[in-house]
Amino acid sequence: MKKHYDMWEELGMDLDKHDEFLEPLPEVYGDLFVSQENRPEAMEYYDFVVGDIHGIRVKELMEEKEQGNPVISSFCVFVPDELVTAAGGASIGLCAGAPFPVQRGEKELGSSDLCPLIKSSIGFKMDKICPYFEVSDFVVGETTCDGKKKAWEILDKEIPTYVMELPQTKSEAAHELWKSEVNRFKEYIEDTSGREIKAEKVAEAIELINKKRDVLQRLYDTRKVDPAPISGKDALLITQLAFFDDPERFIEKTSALCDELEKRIEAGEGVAKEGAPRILIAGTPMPLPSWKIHSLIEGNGGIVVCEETCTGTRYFEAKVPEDGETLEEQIDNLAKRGMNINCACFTPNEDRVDDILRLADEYDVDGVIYYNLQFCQTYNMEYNKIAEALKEENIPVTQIESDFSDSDTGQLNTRIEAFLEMIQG
Ligand code: BJ8
Repeated sequence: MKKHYDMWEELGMDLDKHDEFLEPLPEVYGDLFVSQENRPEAMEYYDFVVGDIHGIRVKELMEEKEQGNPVISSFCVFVPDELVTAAGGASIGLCAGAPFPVQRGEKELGSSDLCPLIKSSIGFKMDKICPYFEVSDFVVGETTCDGKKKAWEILDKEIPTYVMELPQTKSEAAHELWKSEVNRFKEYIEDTSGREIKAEKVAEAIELINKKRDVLQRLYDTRKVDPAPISGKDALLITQLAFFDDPERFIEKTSALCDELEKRIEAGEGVAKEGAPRILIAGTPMPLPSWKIHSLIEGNGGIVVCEETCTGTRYFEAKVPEDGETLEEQIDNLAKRGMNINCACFTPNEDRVDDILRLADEYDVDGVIYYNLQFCQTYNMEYNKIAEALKEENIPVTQIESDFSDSDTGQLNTRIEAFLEMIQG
């Protein structure tokens, strides 16, 4: 990692703090990931990416910038990456799942009673420990929840922060609003980059990003089998890395992994014992490097087979229709995808209940762990109706509220152990 010091210095990062932040990563990663038995060989690529997490990819992004290509970062799956790709640039999803920068985030936001994802993301910028923040031309925020909305005002003082106004309902008028927001975003990219976004390039970008979604779906399909050929931890890691890897390379490497997993399925080879309790996690996102819940479930003999989260199915299930020929049609199609994502920020949001029941069936789950980041009201308030629907189908469910710290690990371990025992009993 030391070989990248010059680059990080050039980006204006706080090198001491950055060292402190990254220092525990090799040991933690080794314990959680590398030590897993019977791991697919193709995981080597993702190990390499994590091993050089602030290195090669950042260098690639700096090179993009030198060529005049826009580099744009965001925190939400609603942001249409396709338009950045069509402008010849790179769109990256920033990390926001580390406890290290939370304290700094709390100080800047003026409160500790806020979602840890928001505190972590603001802390990353203020502490100057994330090179992806530093290499970005601007950040795209969205009006999905109150905490995020106000955080953008603070972030904008540090880095240009463009805000997309996400509607709160899925009415026809809401679709029109989102369509105009997608169009406004296109114009903003054009204005800031000096690049005209053409229909031909948008069509190519839609196809490319849909292919990324397809390969993630293929990966998730392999998890429908018992015994699952890949651990939930590894699958989560891959989705987390999908947010900032080069899309073409990610598709190639993940396709190679899927080839291996499909062969494992044919051979009846799995990572967990056949019959191990199969868990669906539903709820708030788990951005890098948030691996706590998966580790606890799999450390207690369960296997996570699906995530109904934005670092799971909400990231890739909704695709952009590819039939748009004109820019207007393509913008409409990009807006349609947003309206098909069932985030708890919408009211009403009944389709999310159907999604969870469908996923529980497709992945043949034995139980659902509803994961709620602390202080996320919208996801918290959707729990009761989801629990009721699952209970009607005789699917056990429990709710876990947590943050990114280790302070509740012991307590969560006891609860998860008891939940898995109850399912098996
Ligand atoms: S599409 S889930 S990524 S908004 S920040 S709402 S956890 S209190 S992240 Fe999200 Fe987009 Fe929806 Fe997905 Fe709650 Fe925290 Fe707000 Fe959050």
